[in-house]
Amino acid sequence: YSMLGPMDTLPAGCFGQKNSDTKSQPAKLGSADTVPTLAFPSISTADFQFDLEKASDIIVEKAEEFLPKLGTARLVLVDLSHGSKILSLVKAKTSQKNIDSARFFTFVGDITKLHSEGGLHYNVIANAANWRLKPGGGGVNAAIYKAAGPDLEAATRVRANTLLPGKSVVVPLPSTCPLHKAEGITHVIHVLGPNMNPNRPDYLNNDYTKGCKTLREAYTSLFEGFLSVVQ
Ligand code: AR6
Repeated sequence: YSMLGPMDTLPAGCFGQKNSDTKSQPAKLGSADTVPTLAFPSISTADFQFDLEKASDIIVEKAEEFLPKLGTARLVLVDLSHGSKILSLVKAKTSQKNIDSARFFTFVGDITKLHSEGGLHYNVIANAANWRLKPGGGGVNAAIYKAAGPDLEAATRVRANTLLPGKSVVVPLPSTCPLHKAEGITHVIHVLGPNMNPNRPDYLNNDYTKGCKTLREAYTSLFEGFLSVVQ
């Protein structure tokens, strides 16, 4: 896959005045290198089989709710491919709203390599975890534990052994951790989303009333966790 920066992944027109109009330039162009940034995957929409339309509504709703509380900090929804349906849906729905596209945007890449391979500054990542907070299992969980090495499991154990659906736990990474050293990631926030996959624990059997409630709680908990890191 190839990497594209935020400008390339936003709806056309968001950064239309890049070189032409100095009056409309953002005040601090360099601040993107230091501003607290959470990169997060779409919780529950792959292995946990949650409906993409419903998930995209909830992501946009929760980002809109939390951006005003986050100062200058940024929220970045990440997925692996340019064909990502969830990124397209969120981009389209965000463009319909009055949301600052420099503070909430989508980005294509491996969440464990966004700085080294994508040139994105970020310092916190979310993990779509399992209830045991264990490595492996595929998806973004396997990728994050693999890239972080054993440090992540040890640091996680200090904080929690299990997670309930809709909850999250903030885990500081030691400076020795490869993700910290190579990417500048200081915290991983594990999030357990609602599960619509009959072969996984806590299967909701297509109950989207419960599922949407739990996914909202999951993003609330994630963004509150990020807020606690930023403050
Ligand atoms: N970088 C960025 N995004 C990714 C990456 C990556 N390396 N890998 C996957 N995604 P999933 P879930 C995207 O299945 O549905 C695990 O086994 C992916 O395309 O990881 O919440 C856990 O142990 C999708 O958009 O999480 C749990 O048991 C998003 O990340 C279970 O899966 C989430 O996909 C959780 O399932």
